[in-house]
Amino acid sequence: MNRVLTAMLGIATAGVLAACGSGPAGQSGDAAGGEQITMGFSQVGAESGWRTANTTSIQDAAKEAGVDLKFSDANGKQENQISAIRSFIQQRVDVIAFSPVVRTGWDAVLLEAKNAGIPVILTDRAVDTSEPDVYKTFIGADFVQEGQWAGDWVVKEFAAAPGPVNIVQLEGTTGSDPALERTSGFAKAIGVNPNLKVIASQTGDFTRSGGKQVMEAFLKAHPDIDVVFAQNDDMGLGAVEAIEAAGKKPGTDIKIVAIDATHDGMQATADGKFNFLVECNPLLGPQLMDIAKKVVAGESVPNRIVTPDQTFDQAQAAAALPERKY
Ligand code: GZL
Repeated sequence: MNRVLTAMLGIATAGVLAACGSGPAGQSGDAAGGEQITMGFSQVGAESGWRTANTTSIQDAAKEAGVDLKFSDANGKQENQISAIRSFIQQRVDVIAFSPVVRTGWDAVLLEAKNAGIPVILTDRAVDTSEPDVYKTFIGADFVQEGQWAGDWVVKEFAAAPGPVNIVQLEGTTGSDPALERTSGFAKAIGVNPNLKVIASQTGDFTRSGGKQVMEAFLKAHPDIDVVFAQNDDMGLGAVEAIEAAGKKPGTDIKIVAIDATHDGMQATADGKFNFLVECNPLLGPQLMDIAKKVVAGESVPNRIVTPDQTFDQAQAAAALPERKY
């Protein structure tokens, strides 16, 4: 609670200072010089409930902060993100922010932004780059921790199981930061018990249809599945459809642990179809706008900002549902 409170107080203070800044009254989107800042934002796509909530948070926060937002949806394709970033450079925006669909392949375009003198902020997902100082900060969750929390629940839930516990894993987008890190965090956690075995793992690309298709194939190939680890709610909800179509009870015959904690995932958990849910907060907009104004004003910012998460069992999900914002 303290961490969340401090963050909120920090943002509130920054907001008040900006409003009283040297710029014309009411132009709260101003940098040090008082003019409104322009942000180019490249979004992954619209693949999941999490992504929709994240986009809404960014667009609403830009309006609230008086930031001129140029928003581009890449439809899940890296080449679209790269061309959007190039277009933002051409337009001489004040700052570029993006959620990289995959971890690699960004060196050239990040260097182009750096050489054009335009600061870059990573939100939601990280990149692998050998180029120094090509982005100012990365604001996002700790995906390894999320995978570990999911794995810890499986360890606890099956501590007394006498024999092998068969786990199938629905991976996120291949090569994406959350897929890579949730996979490693989960594997690390379940490694404490040799009975816990991932018997099949495949990407469902963070979509409901992808999760359903992959789960249908898993059910055909493996009649004795005990647990599904879905790396996001949407794939978990697709798995629920496949499990029910196969005449089994999700949450009872086959347990499901997922990550995101969007409304539909929380509802499935409260309804007993998911057994455990790890949150990955998509509401990054206000923090992004606050950091962007600091970066454009030339202030130094931490190079990594970890957004806090939490977990829900079925009773906690039912209790929290009415208060949830997404
Ligand atoms: C996580 C985010 C992931 C979500 C998915 O921060 O990148 O992408 O877990 C979304 O729902 O598609």
